[in-house]
Amino acid sequence: MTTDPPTRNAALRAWVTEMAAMTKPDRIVWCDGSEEERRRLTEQAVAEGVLVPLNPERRPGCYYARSNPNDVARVEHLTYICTPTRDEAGPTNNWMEPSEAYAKLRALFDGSMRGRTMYVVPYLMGPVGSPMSRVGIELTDSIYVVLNMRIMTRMGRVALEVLGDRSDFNRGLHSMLDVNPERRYICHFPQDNAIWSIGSNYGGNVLLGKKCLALRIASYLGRREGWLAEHMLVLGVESPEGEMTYVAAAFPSACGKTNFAMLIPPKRFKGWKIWTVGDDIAWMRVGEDGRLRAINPENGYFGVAPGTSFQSNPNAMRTIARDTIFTNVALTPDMDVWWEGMDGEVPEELLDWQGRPWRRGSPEKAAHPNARFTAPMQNNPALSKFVDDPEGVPISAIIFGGRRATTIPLVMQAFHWTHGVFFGSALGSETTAAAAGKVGVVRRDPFAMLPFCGYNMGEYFGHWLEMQAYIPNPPKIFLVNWFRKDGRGEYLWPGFGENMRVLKWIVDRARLRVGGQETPFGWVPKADDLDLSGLDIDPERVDQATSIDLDEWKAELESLGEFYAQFGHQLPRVLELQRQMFLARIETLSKRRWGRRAS
Ligand code: GTP
Ligand code: SPV
Ligand code: MN
Repeated sequence: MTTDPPTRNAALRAWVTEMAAMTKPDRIVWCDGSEEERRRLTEQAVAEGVLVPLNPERRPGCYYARSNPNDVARVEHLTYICTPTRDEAGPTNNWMEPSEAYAKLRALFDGSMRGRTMYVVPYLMGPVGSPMSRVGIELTDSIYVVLNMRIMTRMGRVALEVLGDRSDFNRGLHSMLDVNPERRYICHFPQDNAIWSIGSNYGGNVLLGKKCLALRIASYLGRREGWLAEHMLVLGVESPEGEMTYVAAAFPSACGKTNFAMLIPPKRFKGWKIWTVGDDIAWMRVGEDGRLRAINPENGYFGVAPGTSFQSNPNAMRTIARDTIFTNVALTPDMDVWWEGMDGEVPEELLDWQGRPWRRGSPEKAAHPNARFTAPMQNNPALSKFVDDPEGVPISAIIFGGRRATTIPLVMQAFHWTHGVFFGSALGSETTAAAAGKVGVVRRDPFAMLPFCGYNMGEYFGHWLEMQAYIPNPPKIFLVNWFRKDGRGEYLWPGFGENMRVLKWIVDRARLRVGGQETPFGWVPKADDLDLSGLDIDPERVDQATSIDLDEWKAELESLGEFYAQFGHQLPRVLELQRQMFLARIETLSKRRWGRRAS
């Protein structure tokens, strides 16, 4: 059975025919994005055992999926940028020459859909009517991918309508094969606007609109066309007077973007309200008003489940109350979901993420640390009403942050744009379960884009520096760290909703209405600038969270030098000069400790 193509777009039809001739599916099904289609495909997924319906009273419209245990995260070592030269991909990306990559993958895709269905998934990244939005087509043999793409993007007829008869759609091809890491590749062809992904069924590897198109391919297009594709959340801060300020923030994977984007201010901040525009990806270009304007290209949240609770993130809990797909969480006996860090008592018995019986007190985790929920953004009670605005929202502040036990203070503001780009380029973070590999090792993750930059990262730094010339009203740039620890390994800062206190200072700095203290490395809040009222923590801990230790900074800047060295001539000289200047500053200063309580 093959459904008729619901489009006359000749380039699209020819490409689908060509890919089908290679992969040889039994059936080709064009997805229209309708409610009827969702119901039919969901029933089919349940019948095939891909999805399990959850308790309709507790989780209406929700389903559960377990992945192959070898397929639970992004695989950076199997992710390639395929450009004609190695230099175009740069030293931080795996590289394969395009014809070699096509040949290698063609051999794997040959007949890969035999006995299976090829779904043609047209999708739109970005609001309908936005000049920034892009169309992609994903061909996949995974019904799980189709149902996730339906939540994460504007999928189906709408995308074909926006595309019309143009041929500049992203060409995405995905096949699960036997979900074997030996035959797993995520290949990007920026010059062809194409992505070939094989051998996985995990989110970031296979929901091609997300990391593959909206970051790797889009960052390449952004470089060429003068805009930015970033691993950033976007939120609006509304003051009690109704003043709106938009902020974009880049934190590495599993470092708090979803939580920050859905923040609920503490009691002290009565009348303040945070609105979510996006929780993972921002596309930004200079608007006619001379400001940097951001859209969220996505339509849903593919969020980290563990740690999500009514305590830490009530808006996320409300978002995932219905119409959500849960992957690799644990199951309760009454068919509800559970994970480490959820509110309430730990259930006595569960089925863990691999379907094995699990008892309270077991040393093993019941949910995989990278267990995820896929939920429509329309479920979010704090969804910004400008999320569909074709022009995007005007960004007043950009924040960079990482997961750092030492060195990086709670908050710091860059002296100027170049210094802010230096902050971004120097970002470091402990690795998390979002990518396969060792967890908890500090690595450089510039702009939180290390795994997602579709071209030479040295050139990417240069692109950020150049953007200054095109933004008459540029945002102010900040660095934050919610994850600094004391000697006992406890977080110094309470985080989550309390991050509002830091956000308020950032908004006030961006609006030029609050003071700051100059340190050798940036502006920090003065003693009374951070509103700590009603916060039940020892002021000494806040002091520690905000302190600057010259020895730690020296080590940081030296390790940054090693990272920079690999870029050779591609590293903008001004960044190396910044690094050297901060090192020189340390040399001219005594060993005194720089704290925020200076006044
Ligand atoms: P990706 O979807 O992988 O890009 O991740 P993300 O940046 O959206 O991360 P997310 O908000 O899902 O947070 C990941 C983990 O960090 C969760 O376990 C959170 O509970 C934890 N986390 C988030 N914000 C804070 C914070 O302010 N303080 C502390 N200590 N932990 C936090
Ligand atoms: C991340 O790892 O940064 C994610 C999840 O947002 S994934 O879509 O799998 O990349
Ligand atoms: Mn992410």
